Amino acid sequence: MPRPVVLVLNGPNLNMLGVREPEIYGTQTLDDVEQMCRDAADRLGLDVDCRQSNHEGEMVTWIQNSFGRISGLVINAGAYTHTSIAIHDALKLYGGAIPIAEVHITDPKTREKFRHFSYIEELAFARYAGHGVMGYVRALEALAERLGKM
Ligand code: DHK
Repeated sequence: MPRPVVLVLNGPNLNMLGVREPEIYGTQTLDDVEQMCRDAADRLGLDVDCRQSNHEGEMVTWIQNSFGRISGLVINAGAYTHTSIAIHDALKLYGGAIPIAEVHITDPKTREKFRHFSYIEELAFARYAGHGVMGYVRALEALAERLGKM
């Protein structure tokens, strides 16, 4: 039986993990994070499609093209979390039909004020922030449970 596909979507600057402000974001790279996601997905009976983009429109297109193809979404939209109505609107395409988990490595709500608001939060059934890169694994576990795979 085919396994449910979960899109793991990372936004701008997350390709610089490991190099970018390691005292804040840690030393693991995006490759490490994506491997962790693949390992977790294997354990949980899911398939993951891991993508990263620095471009808002590309993220919107990927979200649109995933419609009808994925069973769940893990998203760390980086700074677009706090600015992008376009990503918010694209996520609304799913109309609550698939579960969305919002992830942040840090906890933006304890950082600068401009990071406190999220355009994704109200559309997500779960939010993991401040758990470092383990937040991605927690999000996949929550999705698997939600999809009845645990
Ligand atoms: C990542 C970013 O790139 C920031 O713009 C967000 C988020 C926080 C994170 O913690 O993963 O404000």
